[in-house]
Amino acid sequence: MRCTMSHDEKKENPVSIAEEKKAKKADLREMTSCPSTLQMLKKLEADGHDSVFTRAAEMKPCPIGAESACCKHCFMGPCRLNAKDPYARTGVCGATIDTIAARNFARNVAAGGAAHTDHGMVMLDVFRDVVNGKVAHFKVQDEDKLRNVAMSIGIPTENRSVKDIANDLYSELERTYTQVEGEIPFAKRVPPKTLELWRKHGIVPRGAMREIMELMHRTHMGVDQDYNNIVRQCSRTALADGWGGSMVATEISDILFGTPEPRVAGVNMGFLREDQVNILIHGHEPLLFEGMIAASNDPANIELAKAAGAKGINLLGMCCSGAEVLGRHGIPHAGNFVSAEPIIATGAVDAIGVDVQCIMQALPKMADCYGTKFFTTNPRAKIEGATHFEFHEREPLEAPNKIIAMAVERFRNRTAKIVIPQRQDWGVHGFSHEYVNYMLGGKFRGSYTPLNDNIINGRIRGVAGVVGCTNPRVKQDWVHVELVKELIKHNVLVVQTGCSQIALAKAGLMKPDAAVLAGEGLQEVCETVGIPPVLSLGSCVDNSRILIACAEMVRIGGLGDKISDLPVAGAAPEFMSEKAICIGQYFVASGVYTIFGVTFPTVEGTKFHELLFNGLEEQGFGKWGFATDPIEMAGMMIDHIDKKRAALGLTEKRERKLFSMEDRRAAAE
Ligand code: NFS
Ligand code: SF4
Repeated sequence: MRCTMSHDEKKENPVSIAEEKKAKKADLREMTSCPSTLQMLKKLEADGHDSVFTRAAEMKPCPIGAESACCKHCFMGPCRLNAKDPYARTGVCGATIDTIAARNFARNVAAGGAAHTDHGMVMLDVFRDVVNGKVAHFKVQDEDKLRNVAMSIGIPTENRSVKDIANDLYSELERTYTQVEGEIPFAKRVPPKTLELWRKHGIVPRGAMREIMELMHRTHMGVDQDYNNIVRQCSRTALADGWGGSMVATEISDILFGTPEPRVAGVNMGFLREDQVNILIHGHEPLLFEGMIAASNDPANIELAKAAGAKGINLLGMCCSGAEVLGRHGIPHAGNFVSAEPIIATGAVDAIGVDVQCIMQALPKMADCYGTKFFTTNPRAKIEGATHFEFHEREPLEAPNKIIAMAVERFRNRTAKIVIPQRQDWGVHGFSHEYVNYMLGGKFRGSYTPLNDNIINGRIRGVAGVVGCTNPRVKQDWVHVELVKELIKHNVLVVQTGCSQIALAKAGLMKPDAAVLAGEGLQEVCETVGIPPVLSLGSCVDNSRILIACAEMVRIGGLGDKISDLPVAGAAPEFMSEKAICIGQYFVASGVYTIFGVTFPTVEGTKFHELLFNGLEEQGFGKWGFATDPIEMAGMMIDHIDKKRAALGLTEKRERKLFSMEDRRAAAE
């Protein structure tokens, strides 16, 4: 298309291609604090390939878009406002900066929530088919969890068969998506006072389909033009994710594939094996990975690999697919989101299978450069140029068998030079909220009482959830690691999910001996219980485990009667996805102070920004925060935790006997 921009507009336009091309290439060492990724970035550079890092350095983000001061919701526009003087003009239709930014934010929430809830719904579909005997390969593996989840939403379990309970659970949980009125089933797990606040504001979710549809409707041109009202529906939709779709995804995955328990598992590229057929699974839903695990244990496939001269088949995870099986099965994890291209650059990956979400379109091309076979498997996510082997849960070995055959073929004909960074980082992974119960309270009287007690007596100052993506706009892993170190130093117990937990695992903080980096009180607790100061909880949908943990802390008592009373805070310091925005909003709506880094899609000083960063807290919810510096971010979280402690009257360190091993054993008897 011909450029019709005036000279003045060109000057004003921040993303002129000429300017981009002139953008200085950043130093590779400034792009990542992960040594393996750095080694591979150097290799990529030497091999003449770009990556998400170099593309980010070359393409400056549009500052108007970064502050969400533009709208393309109709074709009278696109309209862009002046972010420096945001009230100076409106869109063609008269939309203000507050309406425009709130609608953009709402669209992020809708897309992010849709991703998680669709994932959850797929898990529920499989659960139904398993219960009805239509999927023979998978079965209910954790009957205790099935009963507990059923009981938590009022389904009778006593003297009932697994099949009957499971059928009732299915019909009940289907409402998480489809019900047109009333409250989603897991609203029953929300602390009563928090639920009361949601009811007062009319934000208890109905089915996710309804909430997402309504949010999309309201953000269409000419519908909801009151940022307060838009944010209310953002909360309702986001809650349908956190306490709905994501929670269903977590609970059903645990029921079908087993609830994670702490186990020693490895993270980093050093788990690629030159002498084995290496297969990387990347994406989100655990189904493909479970199928791959079964197929790679099939003696016929192992034989196939051996016949090609390999010692065996080596499966590795990436991103959240990897996080699902790291704690659940101890499968090694190769790296987080921005490491995908560097991992391919090792030349050691024979095949990559992907399903949905966070799969960069650059990957198949990069795979091609290094002779790696690349396969999409989900009908929702095909990539131009990639081979598609569709995964069907009724025949869950079919696509995995094909992937293995192609991977073996590539192993046999390997031509790429193989360079594997030799780092292997071992740590403890798989802390489900059930296990937190058990580890602190003993098997038969499992409870959060000891955690609450240790918070009350001040040994643990509070709890922080540090979660989310890595983003090439900042130095990979650095903010996550420095933030978490600062938090534990100040006796804040850290729980983690997603790509963030992989950053900390690579930094060695998921080992129990990392407790030496913690403040005295937290160190004492970690040493007594035998846990690291940073707990790895799973994938991004497993942020729902953090919600349940918060609800449990409220239920046990002594820390207020709402989630917003708890001395807790959350952060996604290197976020990049719309899912992260939705997660942030459901934590805020649940009552948690949640800080994001990198950038935040608002113009400071606008009414919409003020509502997210202060107004919501005044209404009794949590609130948003923003910081890019990890120490500043930690300071904001700690100040908030201290504010909550003060409100609970916990200003002084109160002594209370810490549970010793003997006490715990006695409690378990
Ligand atoms: Ni979460 Fe998982 Fe990683 Fe971010 Fe992407 S993999 S759902 S979105 S990048 S943490
Ligand atoms: Fe512009 Fe209004 Fe259309 Fe948005 S909805 S593009 S602000 S005219």
